[in-house]
Amino acid sequence: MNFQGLGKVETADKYIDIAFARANDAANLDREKISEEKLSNPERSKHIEMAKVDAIADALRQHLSHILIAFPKIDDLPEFYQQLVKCTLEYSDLKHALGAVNWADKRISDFRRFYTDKIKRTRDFISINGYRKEYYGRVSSVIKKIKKELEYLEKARKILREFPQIKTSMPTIAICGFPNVGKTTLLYKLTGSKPEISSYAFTTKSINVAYLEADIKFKKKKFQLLDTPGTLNRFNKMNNIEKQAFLAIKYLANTLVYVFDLAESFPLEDQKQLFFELQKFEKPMVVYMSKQDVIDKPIFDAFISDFLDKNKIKYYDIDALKKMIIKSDLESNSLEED
Ligand SMILES: Nc1nc2c(ncn2[C@@H]2O[C@H](COP(=O)(O)OP(=O)(O)O)[C@@H](O)[C@H]2O)c(=O)[nH]1
Ligand SMILES: [Mg+2]
Repeated sequence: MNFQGLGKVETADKYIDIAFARANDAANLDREKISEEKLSNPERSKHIEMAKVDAIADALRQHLSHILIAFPKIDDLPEFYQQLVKCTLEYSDLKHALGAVNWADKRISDFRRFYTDKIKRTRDFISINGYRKEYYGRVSSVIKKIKKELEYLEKARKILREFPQIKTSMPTIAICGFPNVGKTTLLYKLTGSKPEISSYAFTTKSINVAYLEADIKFKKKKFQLLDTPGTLNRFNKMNNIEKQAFLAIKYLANTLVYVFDLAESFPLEDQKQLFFELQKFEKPMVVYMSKQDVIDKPIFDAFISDFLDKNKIKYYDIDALKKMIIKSDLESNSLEED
């Protein structure tokens, strides 16, 4: 899913300016085109004014329909993105704004038909101009009526653009744990030297995403790995990235990898508590022990016997993790790639 391609939503005044400039261009073109033809003055004027009416309607409808096509239909989005929309945007405002754009698009189409018809039926020069002016006025007023909605859509676009690009129908593994325990490092160790990383890699602007490819039964299969920061505060206390991480764990992850760091970037008791919190998602969860190169062996052994063994938790090294990821796919073949 990708919202990066959403084009800028301009202001009402800008759209009106664009449309009227197009009308002038169209009129000039039309003047040239019909200069050779033997038309009476009113016929000539009619021709040119109708070219303006069309140009304005075309320009505005092109922009409005682009907005309607480009913005996601919230109800059709995968659950993860629906939830993300609902916690970062005012869902009803977004629906209302898109409805208003749709309304404006239809009004402009109606006005074009109405005034083209009027101009066609008139022979009198003054009426032709009068209808065109009336059309200009009504079209401008329609666009001005959706001024607030256009502003809202531009605001919404900027928020949508910050959404992480995550595939919603690929086997997905979420790497969880406290900050600095080594989640991102593990992500890179697992996915090799050339992972497809989102543009925000190594920053905290978004969830890091990388892919692991494996040959399974002579077919290439891709797995998605997410580096999901956050310590699972209450949802409304989370910052935006933590919310994204929470929703990704809840709606996208098939398996969780929990990273324990005995070098204690964070107190071990807190790390244990988060581990138990994550168990509440009721997803398969395995443990990875980071920073083993700097941990004294007795401390490591004690943790294994006092905590992991006691709770019947197995820990995995990199190779075992890779195998587990690939094996998890063999066991659940219901997931298809995007
Ligand atoms: N010695 C050692 N340092 C590690 C290891 N994994 C991570 N680190 C370091 O721990 C710090 C935090 O790692 P990072 O992957 O950014 O943690 P994250 O915040 O959980 O994503 C960095 O300075 C890493 O270089 C490891 O296995 N051994
Ligand atoms: Mg990180």
